Amino acid sequence: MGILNVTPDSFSDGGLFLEPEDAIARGRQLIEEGADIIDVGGESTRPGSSFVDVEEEKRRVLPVLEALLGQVDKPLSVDTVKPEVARAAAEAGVHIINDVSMLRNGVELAAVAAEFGTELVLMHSRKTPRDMQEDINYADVVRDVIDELLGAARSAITAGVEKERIWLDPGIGFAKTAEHNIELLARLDELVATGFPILVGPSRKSFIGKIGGDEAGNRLGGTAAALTVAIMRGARVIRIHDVATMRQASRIAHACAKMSLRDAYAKECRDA
Ligand code: HH2
Repeated sequence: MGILNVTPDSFSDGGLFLEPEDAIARGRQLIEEGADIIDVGGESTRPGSSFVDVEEEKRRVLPVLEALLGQVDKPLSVDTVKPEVARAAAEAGVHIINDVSMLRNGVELAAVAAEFGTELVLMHSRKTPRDMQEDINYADVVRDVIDELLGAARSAITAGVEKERIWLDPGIGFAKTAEHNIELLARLDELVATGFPILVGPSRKSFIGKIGGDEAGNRLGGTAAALTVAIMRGARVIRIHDVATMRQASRIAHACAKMSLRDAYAKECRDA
C-alpha cells in the first residue's frame, strides 16, 4: 500500500503533494513503482498536527481520488476518521476506508463502509493524535491491542460491515512506546491468529530512529527490517512511502515466508 499524503504537515512527506497535479502524478508513480493499493490521506496524524475540517479534507482528497480512480487500475483507499469524508470518497468509488481512530467517534464510518460495500481498515490507537502518547499503559501490549481491535471489529459488524471486509492494524507509533512497536512486530503472528487480514504501517516511523540510533535521518533500512519481520509473521499488507525499495524487500520476505511454510508443511507430512 503506497502512501499519498495530501497534507501540508505529514511527518515525512508533508507539503510535497498538496497541489492536486503533484498528488496525482505521485499516485501514478507509486503504481509504476509497484504499489498494489494507494492510500490517500488529507489529515496528518502525527503528534501535534493541526485539525482539518470536513470541507478542507474533502477539498484535498476528492480531486486526487477522482482523478486516480479514472487513471489507475488498482484499489484506492481513503485515510480518514470522518464519516462525511469517507462517504464522499465512497460515492466517488473508493474501495477501502482506512480508519486510524478505530471507530472511536462512533460507528457512522462503519455504516458508510457497510452501505457502499468497501473494505474497512481498523487501526489500533487511543485518544487523538494530539494526546495519544498520554495513554500508553498496557498490561500486555499485544493482548490489549488485540482485545481493543476485536471490540472495534464487533462494532463494525453490528453496524453492518461484512466480517470478510474488515482488516486489522496494530497502529505502529499510535499510543505506543518504541518497545511496544517492536513487541507488536515480533508477536504479529498473534494478531494474524485472529483470522482478520493484518495491515502494518512501520514506514519511516520514529521508533526506527529511536532503536536504530538515527533519530532524524534515513529510516529506509529500519523500515525494510520491520517490513520483513511483519511479512514473515503473516502480515497481508504493508503501508509504505518508498514503494520501489520496499517492493524489493517484500518480494524477498514473501519468498522466505513461503519457503518456511513449505518446509513446515513437509515436516508435518514427514511426522504424520
Ligand atoms: N500510519 C499513519 C497514517 N495512517 N493508517 C494505517 N492503517 N496504519 C498506519 O500505521 C498509519 C495509517 C501515519 O503515517 P503517515 O501517513 O506517513 O503520516 P501522517 O499521519 O503525518 O500523514
